[in-house]
Amino acid sequence: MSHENQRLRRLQDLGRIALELQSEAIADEANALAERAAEGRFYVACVGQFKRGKSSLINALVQAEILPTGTVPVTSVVTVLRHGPHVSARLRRAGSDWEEVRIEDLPEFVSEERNPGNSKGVIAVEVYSPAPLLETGLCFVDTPGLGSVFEANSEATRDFVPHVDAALVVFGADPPLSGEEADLVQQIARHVDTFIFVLNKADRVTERECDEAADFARRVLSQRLAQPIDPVYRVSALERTASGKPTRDWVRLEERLRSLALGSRTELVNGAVDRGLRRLGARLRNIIAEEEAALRSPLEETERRIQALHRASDDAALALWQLGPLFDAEMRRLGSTFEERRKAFIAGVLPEAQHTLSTQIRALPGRFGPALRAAAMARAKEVARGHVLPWLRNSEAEAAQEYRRATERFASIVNDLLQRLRSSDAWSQIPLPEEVGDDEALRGKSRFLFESFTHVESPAGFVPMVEWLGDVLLPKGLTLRRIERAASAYLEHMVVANAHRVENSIKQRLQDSRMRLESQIRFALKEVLEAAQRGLETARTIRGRGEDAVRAALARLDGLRQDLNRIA
Ligand SMILES: Nc1nc2c(ncn2[C@@H]2O[C@H](COP(=O)(O)OP(=O)(O)O)[C@@H](O)[C@H]2O)c(=O)[nH]1
Ligand SMILES: [Mg+2]
Repeated sequence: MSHENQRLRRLQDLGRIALELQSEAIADEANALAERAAEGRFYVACVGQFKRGKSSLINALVQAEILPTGTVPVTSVVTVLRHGPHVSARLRRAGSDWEEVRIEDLPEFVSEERNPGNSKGVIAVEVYSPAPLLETGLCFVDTPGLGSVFEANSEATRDFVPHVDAALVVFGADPPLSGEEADLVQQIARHVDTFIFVLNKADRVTERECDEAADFARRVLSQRLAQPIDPVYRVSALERTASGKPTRDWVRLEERLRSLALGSRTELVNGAVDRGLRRLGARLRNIIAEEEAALRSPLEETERRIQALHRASDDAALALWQLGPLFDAEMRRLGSTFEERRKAFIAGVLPEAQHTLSTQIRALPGRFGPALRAAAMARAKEVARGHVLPWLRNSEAEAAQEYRRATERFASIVNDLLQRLRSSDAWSQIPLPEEVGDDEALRGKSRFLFESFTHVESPAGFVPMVEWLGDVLLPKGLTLRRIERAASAYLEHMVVANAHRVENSIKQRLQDSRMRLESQIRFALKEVLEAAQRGLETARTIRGRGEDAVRAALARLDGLRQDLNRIA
């Protein structure tokens, strides 16, 4: 029997054991995995910050406008794009079966505007397309935003993580790769070995800026992953769709994806099956252990243990809830620290920057009307960049320090909680995180990277008709003043927007750490309680049938464990 067939057999056996243990959820997972392995499907998750063009890129790769773009996505819904005879879509809501939906109606379910806070309870969306690229077994996973899958707090998204086989990381040139994006890649590397890096929206910058951004990303990423990384593919999803022709690195990107399908498909699928066998096997072992314990020890003891578990669980829920206000206070404190810094920076730098800009605009040689306006706006951007970048770079160390301070306080509260939980008997066997703080992000080890300057859409690109007419028709002195005012406002806008970034990045990162931590604890809790409860119920029934029944049940459980040890 080939290795692949052996794997499939193991999955089927595992599914059978799960059914014998009355765990239909695990059996379903094993079957789904077996089906995927038999069809040779593998999942490439498209990850990156919002608005980097992830959905547009996937659409361009399958040459159809299938996935909604340009909307704020619902952060808890991932969309899988897989091969099918024709374009269609289906979705599943919590507690119900798959239902067909029209492609046009997808935004109703996956965009935050139309489905705020996922009030429609969507847990999975699948879209089918006949695109040749997908015939290879490749499936795309369109994720909503930065780390939404890998740091997700919603169970449905979290459950998806073990299924991901490779990551297509999408970032941009303006701004270039950020510290948060580098963190995300580092985080994903715990689950995934295969990365493809794409710099999208290459059309928005000059070739030189694009190369610089790609080199910079490679440097940062290879440092973070502690290994050399593949080339970065510089593409434009927009160009690909608009022109109908591949431009820049597009052909190479497609080749890479195809070679992934040809060269690594088996390996990726096998890896997914092995991960699944380990993961599901461990869960089944827990169930067996709980059932055995419930059969061996007096029922009252098990009941007491479950009560203690419930108390511990309430305790944990309460403690997590109490973390809320502490956390909010921390956020407020951070907010005011950085607000002061920001105000001081703006007050210090803006008058000087505006003066520099005025001087430069007045010195612009021989330009008039709209050309002058465009040149003035370009200068405003340069002046803002020149003043903001050094400040942003200085902010990196400070941001890291503030973040570390906040997370240390936060971690010490959580560690107290963990210690308290572990000291209660009920929790002694629960796989709680050892101690928070060994987490890269929480330890504050991860760096902030503000090397880039956030570009704010320049009003020079699109000048309202009246303004344009004014620039053309008004006397030169008047035009100059109007243009100076506009350029100065633009400069201020960029300085302020960039100054806000520091504070927002830190807050965002704290929020992520908190959610990750909470979901870890909640997940551990839920699994253990469920297994204990089920063990107790089974034990009750079997004990009612007498000693012999108990002995037979123990022997059966032992047999199942041995079967399990053979396959997973
Ligand atoms: N100029 C340019 N715009 C793009 C490109 N790709 C996507 N966009 C635009 O960027 C916005 C966000 O794209 P979307 O695919 O929704 O980003 P996502 O949030 O990462 O999935 C949309 O308005 C797209 O039209 C590109 O290559 N060039
Ligand atoms: Mg999207």
